[in-house]
Amino acid sequence: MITMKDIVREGHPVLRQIAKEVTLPASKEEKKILQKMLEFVKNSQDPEIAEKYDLRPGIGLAAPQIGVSKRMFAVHVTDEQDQLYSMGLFNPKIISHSIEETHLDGGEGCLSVDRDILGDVPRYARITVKGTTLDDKEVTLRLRGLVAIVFQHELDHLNGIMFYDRIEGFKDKLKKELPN
Ligand code: UDB
Ligand code: ZN
Repeated sequence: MITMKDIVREGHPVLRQIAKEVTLPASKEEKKILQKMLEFVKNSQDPEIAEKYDLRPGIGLAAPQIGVSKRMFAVHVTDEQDQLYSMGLFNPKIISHSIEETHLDGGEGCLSVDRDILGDVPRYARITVKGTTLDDKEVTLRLRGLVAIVFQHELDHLNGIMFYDRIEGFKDKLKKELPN
């Protein structure tokens, strides 16, 4: 099973690479990896398993975070209407988005980041995502709220983007705090 020691942390170059498209249908090996990623996010939300293996309760995980530079991620998250989104996706893509933006109150964190970074992370309020599921089905999802934010955070990982790259003034602030 995947545990925190398998998750690469900021500073690892794989987190800055553009992940490669998965050739469809995905191979057995690719499906096995994505299935294990989905299992990790589920396990990490199970209080007993999380305690036993010291897992941070995650709602999403992208392949680059376990050192695999391929376009796939897993999410296990419940929306504001109590609907569960529990799936692995290959080659996810935003096909349309709102102009309106939103952000998570209290900012974002990341399983690959072991420090608290404050600041609003602007995200599209609504997105339409296309992708292929673990059982080879092409799906189109219309998302909003927390689920839309998780999908955008995981998609960013596939493009080498960290959440703090999107915090306004974050880079300038770093320069001030750490002159030279
Ligand atoms: C997370 N969880 O899993 F708004 F019920 C984060 C961690 C880094 C804090 C574990 C999280 O934000 N949980 C959460 C948020 C809510 C309501 C709620 C639970 N990730 C996944 C990750 O790092 N993927 O790469 C970070 C999140 C930040 C915004 C969405 C994903
Ligand atoms: Zn992350």
